[in-house]
Amino acid sequence: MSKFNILVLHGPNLNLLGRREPDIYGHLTLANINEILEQESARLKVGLSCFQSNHEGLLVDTIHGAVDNYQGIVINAGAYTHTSVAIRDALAGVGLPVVEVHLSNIYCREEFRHHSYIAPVAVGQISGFGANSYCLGLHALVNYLEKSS
Ligand code: CA2
Repeated sequence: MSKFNILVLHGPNLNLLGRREPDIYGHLTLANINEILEQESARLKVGLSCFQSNHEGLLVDTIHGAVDNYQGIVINAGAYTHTSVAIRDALAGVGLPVVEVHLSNIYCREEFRHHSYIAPVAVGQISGFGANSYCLGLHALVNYLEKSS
């Protein structure tokens, strides 16, 4: 059994990856990204589950359900990053360490993307490295868990 189980959460519209707007979000599909994360988690010897939803409440429910089964969360909340007090409160409520990731550099884009409701309840944020943001986020979270265990 792995020492740590990590939950990767993908928010709204990320199911469209690879099919639209490749200039912003790249050519990889969400399935490709999940596969890369599975491989990386095997190398790191941690357990990993990935979940995507377009529904805020479902993401909140999934965060609540994580508390007994996972030691940390990597989240790309998509547009909910900039709007959702509910997701921020859920993350703060369960108290698991969170790493926030974004494919694009949200600070180089429209002003409304510069604010994250999640950043203040996260250990840290990785933004702008495409699919690699998720891998960097996974590494950062595992490193954080190892140091704090
Ligand atoms: O850069 C990121 O990872 C974002 O979280 C992506 C969100 C955006 O609202 C955030 O500001 C930054 C959007 C995800 C939508 O993904 C699509 C993929 C293909 C086609 C259309 C949307």
